This record gives sequence, C-alpha cells and structure tokens, in this order.
Amino acid sequence: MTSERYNARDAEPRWQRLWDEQAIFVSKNDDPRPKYYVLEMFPYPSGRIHIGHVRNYTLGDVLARFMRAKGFNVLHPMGWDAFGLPAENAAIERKVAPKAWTYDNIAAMKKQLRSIGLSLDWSREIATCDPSYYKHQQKMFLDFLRAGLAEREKRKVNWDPVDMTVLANEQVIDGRGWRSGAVVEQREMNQWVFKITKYSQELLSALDGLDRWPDKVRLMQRNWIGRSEGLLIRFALDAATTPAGESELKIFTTRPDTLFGAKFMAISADHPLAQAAAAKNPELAAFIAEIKKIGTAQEIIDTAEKQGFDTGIRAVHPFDPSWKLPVYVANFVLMEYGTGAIFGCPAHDQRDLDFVNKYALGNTPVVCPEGQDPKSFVITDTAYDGDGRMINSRFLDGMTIEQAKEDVAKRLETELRGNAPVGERQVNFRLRDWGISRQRYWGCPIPVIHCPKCDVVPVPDADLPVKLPDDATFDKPGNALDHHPTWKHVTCPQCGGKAQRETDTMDTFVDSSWYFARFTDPWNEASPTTPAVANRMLPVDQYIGGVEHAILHLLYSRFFTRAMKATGHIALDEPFAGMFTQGMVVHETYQKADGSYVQPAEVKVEVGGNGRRATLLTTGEDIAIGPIEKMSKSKKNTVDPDDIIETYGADVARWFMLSDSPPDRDVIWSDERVQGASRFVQRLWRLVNDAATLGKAAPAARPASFGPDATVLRKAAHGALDKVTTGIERLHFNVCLAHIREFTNAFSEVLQRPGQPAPDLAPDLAWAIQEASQILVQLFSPMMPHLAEECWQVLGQKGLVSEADWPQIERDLLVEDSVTLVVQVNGKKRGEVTVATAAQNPEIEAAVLALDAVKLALDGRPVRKVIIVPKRIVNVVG
Ligand code: ANZ
Ligand code: ZN
Repeated sequence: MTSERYNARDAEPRWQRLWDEQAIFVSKNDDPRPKYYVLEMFPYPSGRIHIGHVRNYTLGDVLARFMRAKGFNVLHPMGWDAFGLPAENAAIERKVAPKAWTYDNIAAMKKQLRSIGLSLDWSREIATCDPSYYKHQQKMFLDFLRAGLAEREKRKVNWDPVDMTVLANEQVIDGRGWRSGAVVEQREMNQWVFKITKYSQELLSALDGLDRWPDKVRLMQRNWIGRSEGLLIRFALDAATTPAGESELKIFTTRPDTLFGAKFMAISADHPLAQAAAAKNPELAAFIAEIKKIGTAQEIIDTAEKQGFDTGIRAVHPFDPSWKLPVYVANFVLMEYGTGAIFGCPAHDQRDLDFVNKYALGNTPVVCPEGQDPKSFVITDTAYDGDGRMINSRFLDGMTIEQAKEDVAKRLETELRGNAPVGERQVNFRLRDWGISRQRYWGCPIPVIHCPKCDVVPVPDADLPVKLPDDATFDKPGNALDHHPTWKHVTCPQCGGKAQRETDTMDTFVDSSWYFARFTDPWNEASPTTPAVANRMLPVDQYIGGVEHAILHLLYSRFFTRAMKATGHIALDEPFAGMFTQGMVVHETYQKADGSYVQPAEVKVEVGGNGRRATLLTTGEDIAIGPIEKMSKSKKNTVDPDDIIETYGADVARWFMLSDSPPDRDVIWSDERVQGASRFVQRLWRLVNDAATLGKAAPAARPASFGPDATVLRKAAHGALDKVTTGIERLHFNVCLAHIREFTNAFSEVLQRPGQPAPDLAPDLAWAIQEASQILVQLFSPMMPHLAEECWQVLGQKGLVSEADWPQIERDLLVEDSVTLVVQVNGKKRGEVTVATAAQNPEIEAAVLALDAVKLALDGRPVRKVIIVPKRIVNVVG
C-alpha cells in the first residue's frame, strides 16, 4: 500500500509526452471503423487560454476519449481562428507585425492547451491566417462568384471617418465608432456579399431536422431568419400632392386585416419618394439628415424615440377612394425590409401607437378581444396584438383575424389597377445577404482585380493565393493594404493593362465557416476539401461552443456548407449534427473601499461566524465580496488556467469544471471546491493503490460464483458503469461525476470491512476488487486522463488506459433485487417500505403492518383490507 501522494506535476507532462510520442490521438482517414467527429469552437489566438476555453475543451475531450474507448475512429482536431482586428491593434500599439504577433500567440497557447491533456490530433492543426488555408478560401470565393453566390453590391454601411473603415452594427455605440469615438456616417459603398438569402427558406426549414441542437439556438436562428407571410399592397397616391407626379406607394404588411384601423402611411428616409420630396423641401431634407445619424443597428432603431415628418403627400385607402392618409417619413421604417414603406395601424402595433400619440393622429381599434364589449374597448398607451373579432371594419366585422386577412387578400388580389393587381401575397425574410467586405489588413484578401477597362476581374486560380504583404505599415489610420506602396498595383489578367487589386479583406466569420471541413483533409494542397473524405468524416457529430455564436457563426457555417455543396466541394447540407452550448465560468467579484476591483489571487476569504469575509492579502484591509459575474478583465474576477494547473494539476481543473453544474449552465469558480476536487484525486489514488494490493490475490480465471461481498461490489461497479456510460452519451457530465463519487464510496466501504487482510482474502472478492478497480479507473479516465494512466500502471495493466476498450457492462448485475413501495393508510401517504423483488403479498403485508407510522395512523382501528399495487403502492384500509 502506498503512502505517497499522487504528484500531478510529475505525472501530467510525462503522460502528455508519451501520448504525443505514440501519436495515439492521430486519426487516419482510411481507418475502417465508424467515425465520430468531436469539435470545439476553435480559439482566437489572443495570447492566453482563458478558463472558458478550459471548460469548452474539457467537455469535448471527455466525449472524444469516451467515443475512442467505444471503438470509434474519433476525429478531434484543433486550430486557430487567426485573423482579426486585435493583431492590427497590437501592430499599432506595440509595433509588432500582425503575423509575428499571431504566431507567437499560437505557440504560447498551444503549449497551454497541451498542459490540459487534451486528446487532440495536432497533425491536422490549421491557422486561418496561413496562406495554405486562405488560398482555398479564395478559391471558394471565386467558385461562389461564378455560381452567383457572391456578388458586388452597393450597400449602406456605417463609416467611421476617423478610423476610415466600415463598422459592423455592433461596433457602433450610441452613434459613434467603438474605437475612435467619431460620429458614424451612413455611406453607400460597394461591398462584396454572399447570397445567403438564396437559402433563407431552406436554412429555416432544415432547423426542424436538427434534433440534437438546443431548442433555444434553433429559435434564435428562426427569429434571425425571420420569415413573415403577408401582403404587398399598392396604395394609390393623390398625384396632386406628390413631388413628381408619383402615383402609387407599395407597402408590405403582415396585418392586412387591420386596414380599417389605418391612420397614416410611413416611409423610410431612404425611400425614393422621401428623397424626391426632400429635394423640394429643405425642412424635410434636414429632418432626414438628422434621423440618419442614429446608424443602421436594429436595437438602436427599435429603442429610439419615434419621429416623423409629414411630407404633405396623401395616399388613398384601397377600400375607400374618399379616405386619405397622410404620408410621413419616419425613423422606424427601414429601407432594407419589405418595401421600405408601411401603413400604420396604431391600435394594434406599439410603434404605430407611440407614433400617433406623439403626432395626435388618433386610433381606432379594429380587433376586439373575445369577451370584451366592442363599444367600450379603447386603446390608449398599449397596442393590442392579441386574438379577437373584427370591429369597426365594414365588411370584415365579426370575422376572426385569419378570416379577415384572407378576405382582404382575396379582394385585393383580384382587383386590378392599371393591369396589375392591387394586392399580392408575399413571403418576406429578415435575413439579409452577408456583407463580407472589411477595410482591414489582417484578413483574407478578396481575390479580384479592378480594371478600368474590364471592370471586376477574378484572379486566375493559378495565381492563388493572393498573399498579404509582410511589410505593411500601420502608422496611419485606414486600410494598410490600401496604403501599401506596391501591393495593389498589378496588371489586368484579361487585358494586360494597369489595374488594382481589391484591398478589402473578408469578414473573419468567413474563415470560421468552413474550417471544420478543412480538418477532414488539411493536407490537400490542390483543393479546399477532398470530397470523398469530407463526405465520410462530416458532419461534425458533436460541436461544442459558446451560445454567443448561436446565431451568426452557426448560420454562416450552415450557409457555407450549402454553398460548398453547390460548388462541388462537399455533398451535405448540415455541418453540425449535434450542437451543444456550454455555460460560462463565473466568479465572485472583489472590491476595495474605493470601488476598484482586485483579483481573487490577491484576496483571502475566510468563513467565520458572520459568514464569509474577505481581506486583501498584502495589507489586510477589508474587501467587499460582490456579485458573481462572468469572468472579465475589467472586473478582475479571472483565474488563470496556468496558475491552477501549476498548483493543482490539469486533472483537478478538469474534474472541477465538470463536477459542479450541468455543462450547459454557468459554473461558479470556487477555490474551496477546487481544493475538494484535489482531495478527491488523492483519495482515488489511495483507493486504487489499496485495491491493487488486494487484487493481487485474485485468481486468473473468473470465479464460478460470487459471495455476498463480491456481489455488492460488482453491482456497484456495473451500476456505475451503466450510469456513467449513458451519462456521457447524453453529455450529463456532472451526473456522471456524482455516480463515480458514489461508486468510490461503496468501493472504499468494501475495502474497509474488517477481517480481510490480503492473504486470506476470498478469491471471489479479490477478483471483484480487481475488476472494480479497473472499471473505476476507466470511468474517470475521460475526465482525469493523467491520473487514470498512472493508476492503470499501478493496476499492472499493459498499454495505455487512453487506448483501452470501454468495459463491458454485465446487465444481470443491474437488476434491482429490492423494490420500494409507497405505503398509504386510507389513501394518505404514511411512509415507504423496501422489500425483496421476489416477495409475495403476505410478506409485504406483514412488513407494512409492522411499520410504526402505519400503527400510529390506524390508531388502534382494525385493518379491514390491504390493497397492493405491485411494485408501487400498498394501501391499508382501516
Ligand atoms: C400594418 C400593421 C398593422 C402591421 C398592425 C403590424 C401590425 P414582421 O412580422 O417582422 O414581418 N413593416 C413592414 N415593413 C417595414 C419596414 N421596412 N420597417 C419597419 N416596419 C415595417 O413585421 C411586418 C410588419 O412590420 C408589417 O405589418 C408592417 O406593419 C411593419 F396592427 O402593417 B404592419
Ligand atoms: Zn483589363
């Protein structure tokens, strides 16, 4: 028996080296076994692994190791999402080249990842900033261009005049650039877009088949795609009131039933009619300039105060030529959705109601909730968007909303003006085409050339990759590719004349939209994928990552897979068969009296009579313990994975991450609990060592029969094996860990029974101990692989536990031999009774009547009847 402590610091690097040398996690594409592809979202090489990464990769690693043991050809690769703005910022602030900065970070983080003991196939490592990767991305861009899936389009963009770049909506904060603080302008610019909207319906419909995705993620995608069924209506305009004799205004509505509640029309500031009216009306022009300042971000538009300007133009109600509606330019109507024009029905739309209340246009309810008296039903501040019957609506009165929608659609569809119908059913999607142009250096160059004669000319395939220049400078704002003295100047591949390269690079979301496919054959230099291999290894069976990527990254990847299919690189639609979104790692915050934050490592927390109290280690001053929040640099509530691994070892960090909460929930980092995990490691180590010594007495052959002690142990072992197996399959890792602890307790109990010194240990028990210790080690090996390897050796096993087959469950041992029944007296629950499964009714009856609770409840009355519902309830009638 050992008294030595398990030394993680010695053991962990040793096993990591061995796994590496023997290349046991490298998967071969020609492996005949069934494949299983586990993927965690690849990291951005910021320079350091954070604790969220440790959680993400540990979750994936448990599954990868388990599936390997189950006999699958597991693909578990890792790479780097390596393009992006931080590298350029480092270049500006620290004068290091983005490439050098990125590769230094990759080296540092790779070392950190190795220290976690992940079962990764590093032979497939890719970095998206490497020309050997982005070359293929450029090839696919050209394929998409030829297939009509990429286009150049004039778009309204957020332009930061100081940083001289286009900003994403998320980078515009209160109308200003997130870095420069400059007021953002709206500009029309030529942008490259991917035609994701060609797949709107398909991307929506296919969500139904993704049954191993979280419902909330599917819902988020559904809402983002935003399908609406409605009616396109051509309103006639009173030509006398229009700026240039315009005669109609097209609107899109999902509520044609509410037409009789219309109070106004509203058009977007970018609508041609608004522009035409503004040309003749300086006040309107000024109003338009003002409202355009708030940017294109949806949230801002949704929350901004509703504002409008009456253009003087009048529209005619489609069911009543004498009914005129004023046409406003309004800040809440977007040009990019529907037709950029609406009719407003304030009683049943909150935005419209806010609007009429501001401009005193009134409202008329046209839908009355069931059970309300139409005469007294009024709307003041809250629009009613629920169900009901039509009122104040002439021929629609009394209909349901659905009936009214149908009636209006039928009437307007068949009514002609000119020779076109006034109404037309239409399906609209919120989803917009994906603008991928970024005016940045550190991204994948878009492989086209602009020629004054030939216009846009694709770079010939043979000239790929279009490589980034290594000698860009970052001493002035704007795009370093554009400033570069020579890079963009080229000859046109078509006419041989002077031409210029495109200096926009691709949105970094493009890089991450196909890396999972590249991993299947990263060695192919000629094409992005080897279709036969990609089709066999994909889809990813289990993808794991943060919910912050639930919309864009996953949607773009789903689009890209379809676009790759359309261009012959792949033959499937959905890249991720299973998706799992993990929770965050959160931690208490600590603040000094002056409000400044201090790090957990600087604080001592004690538990005393008045609860927990914190003091600063250096000065002893009191520290306020603040709320538990997501780990962030600004709140300083971070823990450094390196420190944790250095102090406790990777296995402890892994075990802790898995143990405390379900993987999809947040986990609260707690030093006390990490120490608990550390104690458990030592406990397992002692238990396995003790068991190894006792197990030596086991006979080579399996005993013909087992006594009671051996049977108890074997049941505990196989019960745990069964539960942990299904637990891992369902990703209920915290539950698995609880079962492993339970089994450990049961095992220790058996070993601590007195009177069993090793020499006269019964052979059947010795055999059961040996079996149980092997099962135990295998059960925790996916979570704590280093400790498991060390224990595996102690048990005298040949080879690596990382390569061992998952143990076989003996189902006979899972049959419960006792059942627990609920005991009632006169129908009221009074207790429970546990009896042998085989017990007959008289035996059960006797056990029940012997219960104190039953005697008490009967209170001396005689028993009239005992009703037994097998395996469930016993009811005593008295
Ligand atoms: C009249 C109406 C009455 C409307 C009512 C709603 C409620 P979803 O479901 O998102 O498709 N709309 C149409 N185009 C718009 C635009 N470019 N900018 C802002 N709003 C626009 O929303 C469709 C509804 O949003 C349409 O139906 C229209 O207002 C508005 F009681 O028409 B509705
Ligand atoms: Zn040319």
